[in-house]
Amino acid sequence: MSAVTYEHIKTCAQSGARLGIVHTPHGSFETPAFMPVGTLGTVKTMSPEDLESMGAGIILGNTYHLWLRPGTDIISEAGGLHKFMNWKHPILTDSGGFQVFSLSNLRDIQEEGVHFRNHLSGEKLFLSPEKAMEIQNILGSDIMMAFDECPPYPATYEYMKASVERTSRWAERCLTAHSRPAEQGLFGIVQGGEFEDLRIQSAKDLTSLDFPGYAIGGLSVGEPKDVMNRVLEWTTPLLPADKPRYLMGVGSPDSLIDGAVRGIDMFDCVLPTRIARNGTCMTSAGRLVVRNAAYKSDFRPIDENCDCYTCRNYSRAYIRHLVKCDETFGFRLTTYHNLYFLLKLMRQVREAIREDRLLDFRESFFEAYGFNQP
Ligand code: PRF
Ligand code: ZN
Repeated sequence: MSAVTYEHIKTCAQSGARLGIVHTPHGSFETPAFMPVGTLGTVKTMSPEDLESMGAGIILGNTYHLWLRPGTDIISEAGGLHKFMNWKHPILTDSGGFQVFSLSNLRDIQEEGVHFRNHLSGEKLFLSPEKAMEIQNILGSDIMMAFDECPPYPATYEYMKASVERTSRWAERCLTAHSRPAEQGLFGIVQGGEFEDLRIQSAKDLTSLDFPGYAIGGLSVGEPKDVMNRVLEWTTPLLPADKPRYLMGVGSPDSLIDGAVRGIDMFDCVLPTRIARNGTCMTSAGRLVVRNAAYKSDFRPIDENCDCYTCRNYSRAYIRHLVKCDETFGFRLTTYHNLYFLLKLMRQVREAIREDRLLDFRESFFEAYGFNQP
């Protein structure tokens, strides 16, 4: 029995959206799910109790960052990442590949792995499929990710083809190197950019390897929205229906809904937490930049339709004041609200799937949020 399994509840009669439950060694979470990002062993400014209270079922950690600081020896000594950070529920760790590509400008990709420099100290480092599995086995995440290459957008067809083929060979090495398959589920990552035949090839290569779940990588890297939707329409039908599907690095409300419509079960993104620390809030009427002078003496909550801790207790004027003074509490309040907003959106999406009305929900949400209908 695999460490991670997918229980399908139902498919929406209006769309391809799936309602399900992912089971892991640290408990289960309902899908479609949004996973808050805790890169360094903390979702910035939030305690585990905050995350539980807003209904987060699973969070992310990053192999690359935790390997550099505090290092695997310390986390091993703590008894794994769950114990180290006091999070009792599921954790997914990204493999480090994407972070090396986005954080380190000096890198050299070889068949064996990637040579690069530590973005903090400049020290020379090497990450490979085997090393990424070793680190994630020590972290003890419930869901580990294969070591892949996420090429920049746009990349040439020739580059993308060579990259997809290498990512498939790396995926096979990841499966071989993974030492705890009964305790941790390893997901494969489909790449291939905006090229249909390469997405098909990548999906075929990876599904032949029988991972307990599959991710779609290489999206939300600067391509237009319709390109992402098209890639999802080519790719999700090729993934096994009895395993979870994860769209990596996507977290804008419109893309969460459009991904769910196309059969995606899991999403993660730094967007809600990152924009919160810069004074931007997601609301049912669109983005609200609480830093703006317009909110100086506005004593209404961030979102009048929100029942989160922040909106029940604090005003736009107060939060604007805190954020403008760089007060930590202000960032806590905006972060809590933004994460609550996306987790509640996913609860609404699940409810709409249950009642076969996800496209109706999409239409009303998009209209209120101010997105143009495609
Ligand atoms: N690969 C990995 N992590 C990722 C991505 C990817 O392609 C993306 C793409 N947006 C985000 N995070 N390993
Ligand atoms: Zn709120």
